Amino acid sequence: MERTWRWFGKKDKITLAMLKQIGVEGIVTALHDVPLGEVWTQEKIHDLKTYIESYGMRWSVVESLPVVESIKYAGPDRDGQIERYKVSLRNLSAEGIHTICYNFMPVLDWARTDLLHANPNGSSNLYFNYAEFAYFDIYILQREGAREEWAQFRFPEGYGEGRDVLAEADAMAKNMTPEKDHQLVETIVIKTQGFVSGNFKEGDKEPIEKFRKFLDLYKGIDKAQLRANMKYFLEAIMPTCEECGMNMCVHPDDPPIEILGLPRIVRTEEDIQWMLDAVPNKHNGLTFCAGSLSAGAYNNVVEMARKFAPRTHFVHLRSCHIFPNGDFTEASHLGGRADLIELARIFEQENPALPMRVDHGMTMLGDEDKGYNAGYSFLGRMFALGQVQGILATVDRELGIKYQQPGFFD
Ligand code: DNO
Repeated sequence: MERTWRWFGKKDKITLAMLKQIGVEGIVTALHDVPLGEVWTQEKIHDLKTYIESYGMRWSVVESLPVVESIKYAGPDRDGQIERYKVSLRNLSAEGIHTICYNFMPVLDWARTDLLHANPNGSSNLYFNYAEFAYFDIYILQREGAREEWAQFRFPEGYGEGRDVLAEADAMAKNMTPEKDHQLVETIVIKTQGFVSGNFKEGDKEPIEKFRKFLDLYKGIDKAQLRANMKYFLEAIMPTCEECGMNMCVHPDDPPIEILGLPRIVRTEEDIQWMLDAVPNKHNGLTFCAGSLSAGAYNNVVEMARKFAPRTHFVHLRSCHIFPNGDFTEASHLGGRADLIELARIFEQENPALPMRVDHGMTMLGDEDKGYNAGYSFLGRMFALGQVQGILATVDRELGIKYQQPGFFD
């Protein structure tokens, strides 16, 4: 697979020169300065592309060309927004970029409750604690119906036996302070969302008020309706994708659970099969994010990779560990539930040219002081990339695939 790296543009503290030294071939990025819902002009795309190429790499994948909420909940300006999306697709294609990662998660892109959870080795990783998330939902967001929903909440079989998430959230409420509440809001709403071109930004004055307004937009939208809206969007853009050879690849919901009373429709094997069948066109494909999928105990990630490899246009290699109590953390790229070694075999066999990026990584050895985006450290991700490069070199030898590591004499 093509070794790519998610880079956040010229403001990223990690430079392209650094990436060149560690074997990165392709860049995954977006026009982060273009406001949501505005067209990406060919000129801006061209500028960034040329900049990337001046470092001897290429712009391999767009992550993300954001799908605005009004397309997701079918607001009155949905058709206008879809038209703009198509213009951006055409402009990207005119610059030779043909792979688009996007998501169809309402309101929140991805979610974690702790961005620096200590690992036994002294580094840290991203972590999701159900009780903290329930506390946020019930006590901070004060979402109508949240308490009743958490009272009904059940972990998948084999996990969280005897655990009462609602009781834990209530117990937490007794010890929380305004500072701790603020920290949780920063984690769930700002730090994880601010840099992914989502709905929330660093410096948002009243993020919770804003959050509630977004939630209101989804009143009455259930799973079937969200599916219908996704199908509508995909059917509308497919002729453009065919015309300009654009591969759309939806990112699975992260984590793959229903949260905040919102429907989530890219969580399981059945969901993915549904969305591929709903619009049976090769250009309607998947970002195989092994990390997101492996956070769902019901997902057999290797089986899913075998099944969906032919419709996968982009791969995220990462792996999660689910604790017996049901919470999850991001594991080593050589451990966890995702089995990245087997996934590398499957995807190398399917298509050795598939763009792949190492997703997230430990925060380690001073990464924490550098102000990197949550999950997107330098040393931790570089360590993971080294591990994945080793996996790929081994798998390639097994499969007889010849690969020349760029930047070396041999
Ligand atoms: C988080 C990322 C997501 C992803 C988007 C794709 O680390 O995996 O923000 O980029 O959901 O649209």
